Amino acid sequence: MFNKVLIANRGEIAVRIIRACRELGLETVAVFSEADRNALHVRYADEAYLLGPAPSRESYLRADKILDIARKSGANAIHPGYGFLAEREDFASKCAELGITFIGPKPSSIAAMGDKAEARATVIKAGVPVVPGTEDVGNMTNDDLLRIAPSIGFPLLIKATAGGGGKGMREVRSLEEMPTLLASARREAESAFGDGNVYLEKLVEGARHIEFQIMADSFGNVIHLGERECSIQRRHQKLLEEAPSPFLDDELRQKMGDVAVRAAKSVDYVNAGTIEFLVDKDRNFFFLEMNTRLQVEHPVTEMVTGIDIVAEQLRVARGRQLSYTQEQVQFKGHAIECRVNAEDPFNNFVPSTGRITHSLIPTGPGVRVDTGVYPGFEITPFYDPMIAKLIVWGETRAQAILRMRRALEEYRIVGVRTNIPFHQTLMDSHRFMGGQFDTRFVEERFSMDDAIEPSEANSEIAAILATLVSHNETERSAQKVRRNERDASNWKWVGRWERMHR
Ligand code: MV4
Repeated sequence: MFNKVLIANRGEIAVRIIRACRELGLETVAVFSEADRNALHVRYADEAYLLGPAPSRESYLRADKILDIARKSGANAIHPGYGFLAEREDFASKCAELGITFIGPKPSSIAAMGDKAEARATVIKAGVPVVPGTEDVGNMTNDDLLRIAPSIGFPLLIKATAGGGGKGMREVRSLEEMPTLLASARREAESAFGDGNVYLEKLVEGARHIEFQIMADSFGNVIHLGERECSIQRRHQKLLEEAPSPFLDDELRQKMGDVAVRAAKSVDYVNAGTIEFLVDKDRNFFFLEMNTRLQVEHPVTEMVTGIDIVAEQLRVARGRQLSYTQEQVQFKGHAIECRVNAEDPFNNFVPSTGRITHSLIPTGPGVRVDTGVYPGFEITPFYDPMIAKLIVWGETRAQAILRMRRALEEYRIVGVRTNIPFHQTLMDSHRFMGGQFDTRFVEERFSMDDAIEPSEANSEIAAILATLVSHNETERSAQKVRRNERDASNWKWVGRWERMHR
């Protein structure tokens, strides 16, 4: 059984994992790139080792170096976090060969779910509903696909079997345009994944993206921890997640949860994973794919279940049984997570880099912030722009929204632009409040035009303010930050909304 965990990741998730290890009395080993010498995960770990230059392929993707550091440091387990090496079957196998516990599923489960066409075929056999589409696995030729397409019907989607993130995905409206789109989808998939294989699915229009958290131990116990609503996204990047989904009732939740467990069991799943579904307007749901890792948005599930998912991952990786049966999982209240990205929502969300000079982190009742950055840390262009996750909990969805507004108002980050104004605008949107949105919402129905862009003068004032507050001088009259316009009517709105949903 392991007692020393190497965290093969960076940023907030590395910090999150170190915290869980600490609480369980496990020793921690951090790895870092040249850009991350002063990162929080390096400071919090018991030991830290340099991987190499900033670019991921020279640092966090260097499986060989990471395994070498594990051996040298005596780490007998590796937690991969998300991204980087988390869903690489070969890495998980290599860990096993070297007698290192990979804190995640078996290599065979990663492989089975990694190929999206194979995943479809596997879950279909287990009686899991999928979107109508191709059911073969392995290489399908354009001739095969053109022949099958009319029986699936248009519009349809070409998807990459190595898939994920919308890369290599094409909407097809007619048979005539299909050859061209097949070629470009294959080209894009080839360059993104080194694999140009594609499959077909009927296009489900106006769907929501709802996913179920799975936890499984090595004794065959598989449970779900409820769902997360993930439809608020832009260009396949999630921006906000919440639990529970405002769209599900108990009956549908139970049905989808049972199906999610069945899908996980079909690949002998162990550890934490996520089953993604599309849910259409008529509440039909379809398996989309399984993510065989811990996810960015796991905290919203932790907030509504009280379960520490990372601690549970460590527990089952040490060969113990799950701490909960399905019946023991209780849901309470509502949680929302806003991903705080270093990007400019007023300028097409372009990444923003630079040193964070000041910051004020929201706290108080029901507020959690998971971050890997702090004042003095430099945001570089080498990694994901997400610098923090702001998570709130409330008794009801309406209270969670009010709490999120309050927390977003408190949040000050100076030195880089962030998407906090986007989240503030979202919290004021009636469609969001009413839970009336699908995956097209941000791109097609949402506008930042009415939001107040922070001016240079304002950010200077904010900088001065941050300094003042950090020196314990609470001169609040100088405050020139944006407040929500609808403050006065918030409570009226909450009352109305909750009466409507009783
Ligand atoms: C779909 C779909 C509609 N119909 N499949 C996008 C990424 C990939 N993981 C699956 N995706 C989709 N698959 C069918 N048959 C719509 C999407 C989709 C989407 C899915 C989840 C979250 C956001 C999305 C945004 C655009 C399209």
